[in-house]
Amino acid sequence: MLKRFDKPVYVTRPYLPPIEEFVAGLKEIWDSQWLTNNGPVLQRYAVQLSRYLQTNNVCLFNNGTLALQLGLQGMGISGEVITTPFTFVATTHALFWNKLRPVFVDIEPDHYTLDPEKVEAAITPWTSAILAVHVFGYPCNVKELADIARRHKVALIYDAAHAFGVEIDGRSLAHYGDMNMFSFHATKLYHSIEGGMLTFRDSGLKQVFDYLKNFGFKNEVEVVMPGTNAKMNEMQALMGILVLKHLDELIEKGRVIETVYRERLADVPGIRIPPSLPSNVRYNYGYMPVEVDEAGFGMSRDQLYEQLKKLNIHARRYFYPLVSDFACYQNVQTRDPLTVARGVAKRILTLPTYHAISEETVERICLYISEMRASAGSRA
Ligand code: T4K
Repeated sequence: MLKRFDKPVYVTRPYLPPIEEFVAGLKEIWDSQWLTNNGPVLQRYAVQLSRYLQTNNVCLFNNGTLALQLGLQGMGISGEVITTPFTFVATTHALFWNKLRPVFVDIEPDHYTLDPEKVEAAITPWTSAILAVHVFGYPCNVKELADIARRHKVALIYDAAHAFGVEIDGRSLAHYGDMNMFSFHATKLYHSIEGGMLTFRDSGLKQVFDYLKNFGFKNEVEVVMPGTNAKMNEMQALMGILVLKHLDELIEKGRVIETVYRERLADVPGIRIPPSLPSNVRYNYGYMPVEVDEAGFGMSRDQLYEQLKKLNIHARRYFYPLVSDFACYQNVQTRDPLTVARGVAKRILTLPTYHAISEETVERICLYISEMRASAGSRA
């Protein structure tokens, strides 16, 4: 009989800085009586992010969804956009709100990012952009996608919601593509409670994004475009500043946890862990996806998910169902059968990983998974 965890073990938990640091920051906000609308803390935060990422082309938003939606609008993307069905639904919603047609193409089996060959095959005269996702923070094939985008003269946009802190050859993913969106939602390794950020190649876009997130106001009496309200407030910016100081520790902790999962699950039949990333990639360890192969494991992914839940372990099926299978996108025509994505969505399970999870807890989760495999196998 496997012993249920006394307290729920969630797929993630936000890192919270020492409360005294947040209170000290709040005092400053109280004194200034400035709560939002490009306040002093937000401005300081933007400077820190620019320094950290080594680019001035940074714009902050109240969440990642609106950042992406307004980013696409500001770039003037039109017509068809090639994208992945294996993502959080907000990626596709951002297209929908811009009246763009998503063209779903398949992903690669190792790290679940868009398959460049499929992307190129899907380009038509109506294609204006590729919207790729560094899903789970695993970098897309940035080289091949850049090459395709350049040859076909289409924009290359990354939903980097999961990828803050990820680098290739020592360079943040903020520098790839024409535009990148990062989410700073509480469930992300790095967060500002809620929040989003765009980084972009063309410095001229900064002004456009600033207008779009603030109703289109140029000054008190001029509105130059129909913008909306997508501003980050001072409390969010404060949290972002405080968590940024701890980013390296969070990444290191994630690395240790991933090592335990890799070692303990390596020999469990029917569990597949994505291969380690090449040595020139610095990963952020924000997610711990595995695939459950029903034939090899002796029970389906959904059965394992339910069994874990009974033990108070709240793994998640990110990203199932595929976005293209949700009722609101089911009628989007796609020529690609999405074979790989369909298989992965059926098998994927993201296991708990976060700064405060203990190695003992992770070892116990792995032990439970191996024991379930052993008893499922012996029943088979
Ligand atoms: N593009 C991609 C690829 C994305 O993944 C996302 C968001 C976006 C775009 C849009 O970015 P944002 O607009 O969100 O900035 C979560 C998040 O809400 C969402 O941000 C995230 N992706 C998505 C993958 O996951 P849920 O519905 O799974 O979250 P929820 O509330 O079930 O939380 C998961 C677990 O986290 C809970 O079981 C416990 C823990 N938790 C959560 C919160 C909110 C805490 O311990 N404390 C908390 O405050 O969507």
